[in-house]
Amino acid sequence: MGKVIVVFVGPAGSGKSTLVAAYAKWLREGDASVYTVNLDPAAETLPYEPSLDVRSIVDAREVARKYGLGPNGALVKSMELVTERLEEITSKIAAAEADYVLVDTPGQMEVFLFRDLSWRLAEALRGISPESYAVFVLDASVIRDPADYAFLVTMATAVQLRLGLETAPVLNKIDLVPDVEITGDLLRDFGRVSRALREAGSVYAEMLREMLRVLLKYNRRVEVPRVSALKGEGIEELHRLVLEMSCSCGDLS
Ligand SMILES: Nc1nc2c(ncn2[C@@H]2O[C@H](COP(=O)(O)OP(=O)(O)OP(=O)(O)O)[C@@H](O)[C@H]2O)c(=O)[nH]1
Ligand SMILES: [Mg+2]
Repeated sequence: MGKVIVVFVGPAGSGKSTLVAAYAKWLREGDASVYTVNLDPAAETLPYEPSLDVRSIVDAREVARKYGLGPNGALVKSMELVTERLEEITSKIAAAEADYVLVDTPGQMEVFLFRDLSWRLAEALRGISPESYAVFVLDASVIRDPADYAFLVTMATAVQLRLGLETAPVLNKIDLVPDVEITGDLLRDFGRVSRALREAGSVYAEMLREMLRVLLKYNRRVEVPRVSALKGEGIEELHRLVLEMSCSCGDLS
């Protein structure tokens, strides 16, 4: 088996960095070798010691000073500079001797996804390993009803289309959700989501139901892992998902 590469994408503060730390720890406890990559030039502190840190190449604070930019301008400029140096980064990932490479992306999802860096990185990673995937991390408190489940799956699909990497949604911070009715059972049962959307009877609910039906036709996985990166819970479920993605890659070859 070559290396498995997993890119963590998600809104600011959803827990990408904490999840990279928790997953790396879990994998290492199982005797796997892990190479962690921090791609966030604006990260202040990280909950793990990155094997490769983009801040040694581009540091957003230095960029802000040098070009006289505010935080957002500095981030956008930093993304451009990282893109220029991408080959340096990806050649280190290619040379890394590891079973798993975990890539932590910039806190501001939009400066990553809506710029060239995202698809260029994905393209380079696919060249390094056909087993390159993305995980879309969302804060579990966002999910309150069946329509939100459809939103989550749709967002993950949008990331997948943008990156060209198979992308799975993961709900983080499950420890903060007291009501597990929606984030618990419902997420494991697409039939229930679909019925609830039909019963809602609105045009939007019907639209979401149709969208879900189409999305799931091309994607056999309906279960969304629920994890607490902070408490290190549910990581096994996340790992099972990563293995499932690598199995379907095997099916195609
Ligand atoms: N309760 C709880 N808090 C969490 C969990 N995962 C992360 N956090 C907290 O959420 C905050 C953001 O976590 P990060 O891992 O920095 O999230 P991120 O997506 O990397 O954030 P940025 O890169 O800054 O956008 C931190 O205070 C974490 O401690 C979790 O599972 N449960
Ligand atoms: Mg982060």
